[in-house]
Amino acid sequence: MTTKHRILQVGSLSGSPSANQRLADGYDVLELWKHADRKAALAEHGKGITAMVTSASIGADADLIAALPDLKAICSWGVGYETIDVQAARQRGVLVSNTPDVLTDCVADLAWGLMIAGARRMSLGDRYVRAGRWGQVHGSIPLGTRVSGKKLGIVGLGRIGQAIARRGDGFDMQVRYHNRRERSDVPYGYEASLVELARWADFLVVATVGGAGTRHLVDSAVIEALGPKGVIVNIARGPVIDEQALVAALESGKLGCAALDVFEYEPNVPDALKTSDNTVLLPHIGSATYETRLAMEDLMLENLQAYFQTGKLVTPVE
Ligand code: 8YV
Repeated sequence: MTTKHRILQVGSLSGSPSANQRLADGYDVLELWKHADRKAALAEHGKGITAMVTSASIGADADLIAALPDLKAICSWGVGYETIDVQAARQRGVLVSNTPDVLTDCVADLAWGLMIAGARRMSLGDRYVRAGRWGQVHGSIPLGTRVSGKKLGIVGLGRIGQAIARRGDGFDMQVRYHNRRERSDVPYGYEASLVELARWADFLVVATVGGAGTRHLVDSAVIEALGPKGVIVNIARGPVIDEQALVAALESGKLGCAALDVFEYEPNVPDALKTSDNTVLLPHIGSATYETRLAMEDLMLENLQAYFQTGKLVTPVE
């Protein structure tokens, strides 16, 4: 009989089809979220644990990394890793992996769903029909905005940003982007100033990484430059947009519409966004399809297995 490798699982991966079960089947798992006193559990059982499983939303801070003296690898379920203290890990020589590529298409699809839902007032129309208001002699929902042929501005042209841009071809859209640096491998125009990109665009889609470096990158100046007819979409991270400024701009009519999958203080969503007719609100479901969540789970488990077999990870973060 072979003994199972011991690992730490920080939180339940309940949004994944079978990750919890596969981890429990393949490993000797310290399920940290089941312990009321995390510190005591780590002090008692942490020694000898060399690999940790976490996710983009659960994270791994410097204290947690420090509480595991033998830690060598952190395998995360999700592409974003701003909640993992990669610097603290690096200082200790701890490797970190995420799950890039496998969720790109689903997140890009959802960005387009939000763009169209926002511009064409699909949520409002849905509520209108459900409320039994359709069929009254006068009135309908207000007219929406055309999507095809318009100008699409993308904030952050990484894997997901590029997948969103490619889909723009099918809608005959002009695409420009803002990025930390201009890319030499894409056919889209670069805009060094985010305010200028917003001024040019009809649709501004946020697809950049999260973390301190991009917090409130989209501020009131950017939002107001997009303007009263503009639609902003966020499938990245909530804090990239100054949410208070967004609410103010929607309330004053300085912004046309916000279609959002992510929020600054998830799962809390400001009432002003909930009551507005000019918003579409989703509960962070960019990667939430059966196929993609399973592929994320597979890749996370591949990384974990690779670490135990070779000491290396398949998709380490840069
Ligand atoms: C998931 C995400 O919802 O991959 C990411 O960075 O935000 C999403 O795919 C997340 O991993 C759940 O924690």
